[in-house]
Amino acid sequence: MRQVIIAGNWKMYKTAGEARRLVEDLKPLVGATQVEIVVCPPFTALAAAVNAASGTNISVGAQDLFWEDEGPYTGEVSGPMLKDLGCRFCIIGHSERRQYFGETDASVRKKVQAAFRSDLIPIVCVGETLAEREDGKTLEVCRRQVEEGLGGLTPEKIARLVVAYEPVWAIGTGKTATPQDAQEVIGFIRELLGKMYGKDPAQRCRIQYGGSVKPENIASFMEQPDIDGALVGGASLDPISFAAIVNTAA
Ligand code: G2H
Repeated sequence: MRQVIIAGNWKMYKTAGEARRLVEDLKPLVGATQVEIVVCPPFTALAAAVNAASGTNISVGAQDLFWEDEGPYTGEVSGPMLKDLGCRFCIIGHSERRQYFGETDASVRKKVQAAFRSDLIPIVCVGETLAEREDGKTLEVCRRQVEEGLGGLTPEKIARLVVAYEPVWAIGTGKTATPQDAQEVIGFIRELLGKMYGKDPAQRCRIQYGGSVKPENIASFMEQPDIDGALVGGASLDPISFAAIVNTAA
């Protein structure tokens, strides 16, 4: 049985002080759950979130990392630095990074390997744009992103990592894929991982849905057999709605 995982991607919101308060407010609302809970604040608020979450069932993740461990890379942050701060997870290849910051399947692949080197669990985002969906290329795009971004790993690593299927047209737009559409793609990704690495690791790998997830729609996604949780953007910025998502997903 795969443990449900709900992660909050805070994107470029929340100062360190606001992050501490958000985690403090969240703690009593999610204390008893079996769900694995992750919050992913901006780099500048990671330490505050780690501190506030210490001793609880809330883990902290970063939203990106660089693929080298150190070096002359102005502005970048490495896996060892995130691990040292107390991070357990790292989002990699979010569509906003692909769209605005030149992230490619090749850079995703290097970053996934870097995350594992530092014992961080990658949450690797894949998903098609609206034009790609309308062209009937959804599965082809996801296949390429998985084969190239998640190539060269071991079955043990596939079993540990998290994939987030986020159709780009559903992100922050209020539109969601239907649960059946999301299941179709997520089932396809699991099957593909099975072909690449074997059935057992593919069955153990957790695959989330992401894109305008809210307390009102999380249950319909969780009913799907291959959906193991959600990567939540906007609704993770409010402790009450994020806790409602976590508690409904349990
Ligand atoms: C997709 C998601 C979180 P939102 O980016 O990764 O954001 O829930 O706001 O659509």
